Amino acid sequence: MIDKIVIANRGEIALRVLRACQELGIKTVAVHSDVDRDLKHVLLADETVCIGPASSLESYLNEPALISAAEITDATAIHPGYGFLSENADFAERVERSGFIFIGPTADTIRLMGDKVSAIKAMKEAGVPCVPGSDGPLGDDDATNLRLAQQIGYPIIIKASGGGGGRGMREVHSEAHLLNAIALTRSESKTLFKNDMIYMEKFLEDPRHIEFQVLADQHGNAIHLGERDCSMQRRHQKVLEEAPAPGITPELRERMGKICADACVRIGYRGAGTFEFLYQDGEFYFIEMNTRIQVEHPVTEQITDTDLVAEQIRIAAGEPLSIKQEDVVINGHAIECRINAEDAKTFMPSPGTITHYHAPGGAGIRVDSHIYSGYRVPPNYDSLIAKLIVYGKTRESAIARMKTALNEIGIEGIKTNVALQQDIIGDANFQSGGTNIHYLEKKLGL
Ligand code: MV4
Repeated sequence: MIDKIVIANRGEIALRVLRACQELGIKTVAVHSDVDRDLKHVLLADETVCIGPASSLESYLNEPALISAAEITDATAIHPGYGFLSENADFAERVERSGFIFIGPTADTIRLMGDKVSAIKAMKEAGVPCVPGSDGPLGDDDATNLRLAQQIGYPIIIKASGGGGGRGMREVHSEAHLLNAIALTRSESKTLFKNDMIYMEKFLEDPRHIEFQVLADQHGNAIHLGERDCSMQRRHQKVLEEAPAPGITPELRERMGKICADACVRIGYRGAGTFEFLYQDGEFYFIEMNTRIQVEHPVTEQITDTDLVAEQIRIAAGEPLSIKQEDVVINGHAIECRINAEDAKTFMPSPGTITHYHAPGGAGIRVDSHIYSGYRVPPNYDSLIAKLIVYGKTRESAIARMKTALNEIGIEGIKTNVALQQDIIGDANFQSGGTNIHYLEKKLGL
């Protein structure tokens, strides 16, 4: 039913989507900016369309150019990947109104989840445990807000409803700072998100970031594929992810996974999705839902032996899920290290030409990357150049394989974070498992 897909993205995820299309016998259209003619997926695609200059705003975010590319190639569907327009409800609407299938949830669902106050309300009503908080937007009455914070108990956090991923939040540790923090977060929110809606939650001081992967079709079926631990992060940028999350028992996984899958049915969710939770003292607290395929999806694929991108495409085509919940068996352990073109000390992007590239290999090693010897990393986009994913029967064997793979990978000509990843993999606390969201920044002395 879907015979040609426009891949509205670049880099490793565009290549990942292209591979899924090829395996499904679907024709591919690679759209690319002026500086991306030499991307690996562009060289492999059935058709290519240049959609604009290097600047993302004029290319990968250029909605009319993307729709035109679908029109002139007579494509059926558009896959947005992650980032760029993947969680833009207006774009999803525009795609569908132009007669194409948007590979993702409906525009209404994207809009619901993009607004954190409405997302939390929907999830709470669907039985998902949320952080104790304001249960809706904060009003303008100081006395009411002071009373609310006192009831929740300090420390609390003020968040912008239009925010997410770490933007537009402010911790408040005592009553004296509350009203000022509300005013500042509200005004920031207005500037950043053109939306002054804010809300309040209990601030969790040392949580882990654990997220559940779900798939839901258009026939009322929804399943979960277990969880990922994404706590190893710096400044809201994930550095290393793993699945399953250390210390989560099969019973807790099934209980939380079922809550997520049931919530999908309740809200009429469709496609791949991720429920983000904070996990502290044995309890899960929902914070956000992502309506896209995520960077770290491969660790789930490795331990469940599934193809999440192929499932996204099948769902978009109106087919039922190819897997039932009983068929989802979690086997072994997977770890992903994000390899970035960046300076080791400043973490600033470090674009340039990769003069030599040697990929690691061997049993249980997967490399999702568009790079090759001679490839030039442009300065215009994010600095992720490869995802090194390892699988092992146990967490210990996965760690051992990652050590080998990190030692084996060779990327010359540009700076990378390979040494940082080696430092993390060799870290005694990481090896013990279950480090929280603050661990890496503390280790790095930030
Ligand atoms: C929180 C929190 C503590 N308590 N909410 C940051 C990103 C956004 N998705 C939500 N975030 C947080 N929300 C409450 N009630 C701490 C964070 C947080 C965080 C969460 C996940 C991964 C990394 C993080 C880094 C700093 C803060």
